[in-house]
Amino acid sequence: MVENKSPKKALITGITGQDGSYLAELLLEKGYEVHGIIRRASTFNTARIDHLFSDPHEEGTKLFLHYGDLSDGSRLVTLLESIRPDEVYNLAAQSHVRVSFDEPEYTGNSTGLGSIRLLEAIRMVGLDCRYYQASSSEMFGATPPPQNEDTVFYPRSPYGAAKLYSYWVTRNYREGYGMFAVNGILFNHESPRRGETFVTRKITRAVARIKAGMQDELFMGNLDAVRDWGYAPEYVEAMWMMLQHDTPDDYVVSTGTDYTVRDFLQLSFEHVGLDWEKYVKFDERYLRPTEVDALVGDSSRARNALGWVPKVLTPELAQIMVDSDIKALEAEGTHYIDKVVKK
Ligand code: NAP
Ligand code: G4F
Repeated sequence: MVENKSPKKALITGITGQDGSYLAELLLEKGYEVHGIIRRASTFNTARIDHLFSDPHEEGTKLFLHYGDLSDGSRLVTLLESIRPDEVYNLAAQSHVRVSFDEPEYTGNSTGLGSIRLLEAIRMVGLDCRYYQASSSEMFGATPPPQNEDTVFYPRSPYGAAKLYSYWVTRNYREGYGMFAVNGILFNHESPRRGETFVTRKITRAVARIKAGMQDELFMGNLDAVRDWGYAPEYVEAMWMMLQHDTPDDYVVSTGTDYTVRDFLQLSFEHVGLDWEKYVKFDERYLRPTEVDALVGDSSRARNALGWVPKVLTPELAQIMVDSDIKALEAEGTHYIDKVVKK
């Protein structure tokens, strides 16, 4: 007899973000029914997932979006009750470290308390689901590299402190209530869908614009910071792998390589034959009250237990992002000619 198994259901918070969009793609490819929580905004905020939509009235639709917010606990309860997902990926957060110094209370509310609202909603509904928490290498803060799952945490920003709270409540719900709840401690990961104010994307967008003659200066902060930059589509695969493992655990996900912001500038400008030093200027507004000097991860546990191995490393990543930003500018130009000039 052929077994008629219904597809697994996943709920993603932060589905409109960089990682949420790649994770939704991955899960849809794997046959999941995917539900995403989006925030009501006065402008559309679904650009990263628009290509995944089909008409919601059509049969066979696999992607469903629901209004909600991590600050609204009762809404999380009603959503979980109606969707009853098998897997919950908590990716929503105020995710910008510099901004967390400007909006510390809001960051604590969404990036920290948001997680316990979701965990508590799962517990209240009595759902037997697997839970992924988007933890961050930013929690290691001032502790020098290499950092792994046993490294002492020393957050250096309201964002890092809020993520550390979420990390611990995830472990607490695992140990206290026997939930299958895991922390993915992900190091910086980037892509053409990276938010425009994070350092890599800020650089690659500027390179495309400078090459096109649309910009001639780029203002930056601390160029000495060391980061371990990986490729976002590979990192969301690690999230999924963590929830398929037999037992719940916490995992560092990183490439183990170290590059400075200055290196990333050089790699990106060189890719289009430009000398970065001619364009980059310093602006103290991009400095942080406390900086995280160096993050370089040791992801041996993820390699050994999950078989996860990073493929795209920083030099290739910079090229992928610059090429994509150049293409996007060219497409914008064509769009402009079509809409305005040819009218
Ligand atoms: P991102 O692009 O900034 O996306 C954040 C997502 O969270 C967006 O969908 C955003 O919605 C949503 N969001 C923000 N506040 C919310 C709230 N109060 N309620 C509901 N949704 C809310 O971040 P990302 O790079 O994809 O990262 C995903 C997660 O991993 C974040 O938690 C981040 O802190 C964490 N993380 C990221 C990295 C990295 O290098 N990318 C590394 C470690 C950990 P809108 O689109 O409406 O703003
Ligand atoms: O790209 P960034 O803003 O990323 P940051 O602070 O490392 O945080 C990212 O990675 C974390 C994982 O460790 C995530 F949890 C977090 O959500 C986020 O995705 O800055 C990287 C470095 C910093 O040292 C910063 O001081 O670049 C330095 N930097 C120098 N000039 C700059 C700039 N950063 C930004 N955003 N803009 C600048 O002009």
